[in-house]
Amino acid sequence: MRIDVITIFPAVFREFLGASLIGRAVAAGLLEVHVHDLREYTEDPHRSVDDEPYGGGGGMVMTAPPWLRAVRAVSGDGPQPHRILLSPQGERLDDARVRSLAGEERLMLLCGRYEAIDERVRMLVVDSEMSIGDYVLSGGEVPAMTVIEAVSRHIPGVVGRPESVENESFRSGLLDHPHYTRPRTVEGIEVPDVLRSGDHARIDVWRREQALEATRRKRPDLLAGDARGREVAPKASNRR
Ligand code: 4GX
Repeated sequence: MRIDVITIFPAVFREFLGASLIGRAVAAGLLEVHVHDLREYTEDPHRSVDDEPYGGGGGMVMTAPPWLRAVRAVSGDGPQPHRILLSPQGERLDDARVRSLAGEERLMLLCGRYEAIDERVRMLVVDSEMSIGDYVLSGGEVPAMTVIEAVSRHIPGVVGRPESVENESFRSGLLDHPHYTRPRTVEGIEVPDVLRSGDHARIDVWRREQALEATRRKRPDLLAGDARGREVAPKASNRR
């Protein structure tokens, strides 16, 4: 997969892209990420990317022309990327959306700053608008890194053990079960006996019960109405 990022802060992506899982995916040629400076697509001596809003009011608005030039230049004339604007007005990112984005050949992530972006950018060069949650950040850079990291995990070969991706939370529609490693005792708290029993059928049952209990306690919204009481079923819409 190829991902292009457009931002006025390209430097904030450097360390992120070189580190850990993403760094290895890039080095292995499974993932290609290109970061572009929006200011390179301005045409005035001050390289400005914002202006006052028509209609007045506080805050600055990102102007359309640099965005239109940048998106079109970076898209090129090959297969067109799926172009995503990160913004609090977007559709909420979740596991289903991440998996579907991972199936794209090319993604383009548009990182805005300031209070807003000229509406003509959305109208002319954006395919979807996505939010990582209902809170306001200062820019789309952290949301873009969130998309890159979440999507990368679903590119075949990026995560060494495919079970790590398939067994984790959300795949089952349930939260993860508790995990333990050495030492056996930590400040008087023992590892549950069942995990040291070697009985894998019992361990599976225990993990499933624990996952369901954790989901009931912390995220009852993930469960179908009847499972919030006693039954054992994630919402059909959460199961994949
Ligand atoms: N999930 N922000 C984007 C600037 C902006 C405003 C409007 C485009 C249109 C956010 C979020 C988020 C703050 C990033 C405003 N860009 N993005 N920025 N939550 O809060 O994605």
